[in-house]
Amino acid sequence: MVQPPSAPVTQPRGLRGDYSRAAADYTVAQNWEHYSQDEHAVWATLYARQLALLERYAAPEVVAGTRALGASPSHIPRFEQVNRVLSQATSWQIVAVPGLIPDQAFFDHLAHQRFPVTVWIRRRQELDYLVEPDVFHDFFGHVPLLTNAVFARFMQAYGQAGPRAMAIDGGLRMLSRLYWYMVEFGLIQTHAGLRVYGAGILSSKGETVYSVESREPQRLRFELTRVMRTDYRIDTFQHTYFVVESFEQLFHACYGTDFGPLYYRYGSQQPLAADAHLPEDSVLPGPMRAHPNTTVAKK
Ligand code: HBI
Ligand code: FE
Repeated sequence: MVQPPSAPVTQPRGLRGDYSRAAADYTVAQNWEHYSQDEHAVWATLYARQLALLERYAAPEVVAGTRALGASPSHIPRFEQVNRVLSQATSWQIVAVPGLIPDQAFFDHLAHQRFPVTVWIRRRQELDYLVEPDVFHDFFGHVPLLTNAVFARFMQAYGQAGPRAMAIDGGLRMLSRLYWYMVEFGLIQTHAGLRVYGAGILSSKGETVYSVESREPQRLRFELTRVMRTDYRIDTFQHTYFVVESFEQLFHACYGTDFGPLYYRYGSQQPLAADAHLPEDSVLPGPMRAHPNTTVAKK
C-alpha cells in the first residue's frame, strides 16, 4: 500500500529525495532523460496493474481524467507534455519536486494551481508499500482529477485555506484531515455504486478493492466537521471512509464554510478515533456479498 504523506510535515528531513538542487519553492527539474530503463519498467508494472482496476473501481471522472492525460503505459510521463493537456483542461500545472515539501510551500503551490509531483519512482522491491509519495502515487493518484474543473477548484481552495489553518492552534491538523479523507482516501457515490477517487487508494492495488468491497471498514456520508475531527491511520487500510455524493458537494461544503470557528472550537480537542461511531453518523450500507461464502481478501 502506498502511504501518502503523514501530515503535518514541517521539514523535509530524513526523506529520500535530493533537496540540494531545489529552488526556494522546492521545485526541481524533472530530468526525464535521467530515468533508467528499470525505472520506466517499474512505472509500466504499476501502471498496468492499477489501470486494470480503474474501469471497475474508479470514479468516472478519474477514468476520464486518466484517458485525457494520455500517459504512456510504458514510460514515466514527461511533465511538460502533461502540462499541455492540463493547461487546456483547467489551467493547472504540475511542478516537479524532490518529495514531500513543507506545508507552507505545498499550500502555496496549490493556491496557485500548481500540483507538486515527486520526481523519483519506488524500487521494484517496494511495489506495494512505500512511506513517502513517489511519482507513481503523485501522478497516477492525483493528476487525473486535476482535469476536472470542480475538483481542481476544491484543491485550489484547500491551498488557499492553508495560511489561516497554520495560524490557529490545531488548525493545520484539522485541515490535514480534510486532505487525508477527501483527497487521499475519498469515495464517491455513483448510480453504479461506490467508486474510488482518493489518490492514496487509487495508487494501491489492495486498498482499491478493499475500500469498495470489504465489509470491514465503515463508510460514512461526508460531513465536513466530522471529517476534520477524525484522526487517521497511516499504517493500515482505513477504518473509516467518507463518501461524497459529488465533487460539487465537497467543493460547496468547504467553500461555503468559514473554517476559523471550527478550528477554535475543535482544534484543541482530542480528535475522534479513526474507527469512532457517533450516533449522528450517516452510515452507508456495506457492500452486498455475491455469494454467502465469498470474502474479500485483505491484500
Ligand atoms: N508535499 N509533495 C508533497 N505532497 C503532499 O501531499 C504534501 C506535501 N507537503 C505537506 C502536505 N502534503 C500536507 O502536510 C498538507 O496537505 C497539510
Ligand atoms: Fe498524495
